[in-house]
Amino acid sequence: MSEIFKNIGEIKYEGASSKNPLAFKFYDAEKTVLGKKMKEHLPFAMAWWHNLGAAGTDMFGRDTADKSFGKEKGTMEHAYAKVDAGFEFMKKLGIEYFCFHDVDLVPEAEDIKETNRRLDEISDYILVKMKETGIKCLWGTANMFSNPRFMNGAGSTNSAEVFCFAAAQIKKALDITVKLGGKGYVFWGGREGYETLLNTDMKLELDNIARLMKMAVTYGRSIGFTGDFYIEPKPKEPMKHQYDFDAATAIGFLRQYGLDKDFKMNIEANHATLAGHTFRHELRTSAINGMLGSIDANQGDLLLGWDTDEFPWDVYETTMCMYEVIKAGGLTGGFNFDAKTRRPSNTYEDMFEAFILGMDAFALGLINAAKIIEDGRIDEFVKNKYASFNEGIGKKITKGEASLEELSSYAESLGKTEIPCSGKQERLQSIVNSILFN
Ligand code: XUL
Ligand code: CO
Repeated sequence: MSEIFKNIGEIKYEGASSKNPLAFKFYDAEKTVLGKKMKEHLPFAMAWWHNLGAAGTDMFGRDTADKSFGKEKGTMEHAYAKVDAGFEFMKKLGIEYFCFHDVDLVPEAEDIKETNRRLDEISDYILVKMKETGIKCLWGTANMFSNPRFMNGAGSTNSAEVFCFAAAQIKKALDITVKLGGKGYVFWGGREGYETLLNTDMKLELDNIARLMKMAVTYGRSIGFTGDFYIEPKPKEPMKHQYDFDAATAIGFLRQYGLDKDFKMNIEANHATLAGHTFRHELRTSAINGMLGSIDANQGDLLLGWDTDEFPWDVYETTMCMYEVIKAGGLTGGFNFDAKTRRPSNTYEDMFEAFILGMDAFALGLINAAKIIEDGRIDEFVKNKYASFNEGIGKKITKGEASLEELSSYAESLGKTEIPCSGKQERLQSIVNSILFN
């Protein structure tokens, strides 16, 4: 196998003052932050589909980048070349994990049996590369949104036959995930939604999605999958309304159908903002429900109403993300760059520079979050803000020992109350800036 990214060597940490575009400025894998190495805080993953597949085609134009890696696209030779390119790329960047959809790995055949045979073949080769490099699989998933048969959904389809094809794809994707030692298995409900209720039986669709997930859990556990299943919430695109709208909706769904013990959330930054939430809101919602599993690390453009899947750049966002992750005790999964270079960034160098940007942005986020936590003023403020619940009537309320009548008498005995303390938002924002930029 010959080198693919010929003029690009191993990417090294050179520090903030480095002007070398092919070096890390902030990501220093071995550096210790809050008692752990950066690479342990930040298990980064490469998304097979964007990095090795997406070549710039959009609704208005064709590919701008060459991701043939010297082979004809749509062939098994190309699938092998993608494996070679992917492992060389990850090795040079120090990325320790990858994520995949079934059909990212091999060209889909007309007959599912042939697709599955190809998956067996390529996963044998991937295993060899994993052993050679020490690179691991973060999660796998089945693409149940591209094939036209899924136009009305997969678990939510109107066709029992299509439902069986979805089941078949999940079964095989689970087999391959387990074979590659994947830590997680993702459900992103790309077509699990609707355009109009005029043609939709919402109850049946939701029940059926849950049935499919239950079968996946039963099968996964039966073949030795001990990792987490994830739902990756997204409110819209490609469907107008998607059932996994946001973390709260997905968590409610999992609890309703008794799936909450096997599933966690895979939170994507761009999906959060599409749902009208901050990334941080989605992380906190997952964490307080014990369901923060993994992250799809990217960012959107707030001026655009769709999923732009940009590499993370906004350091306020990565800082607040890392604050949430540290407070939650870390992830069971990792940080998957579900991100693509902009269409005109079409060279091999751009692929590397995009990952350097994203990894540096998260390293900065980690460093900043650690500083905010060590400074302590933000945590202290929040603690004090709710201090009235630590004693007297407040303590009774939080212990569940108070009745409505008792609280009513208490309020009457007070006559009138002071308004609560100031929220001090501007002071807190100023504190964050002074910590970040001192
Ligand atoms: C789509 C998306 C997917 C999932 C995996 O918006 O994020 O790539 O991450 O199916
Ligand atoms: Co994603």
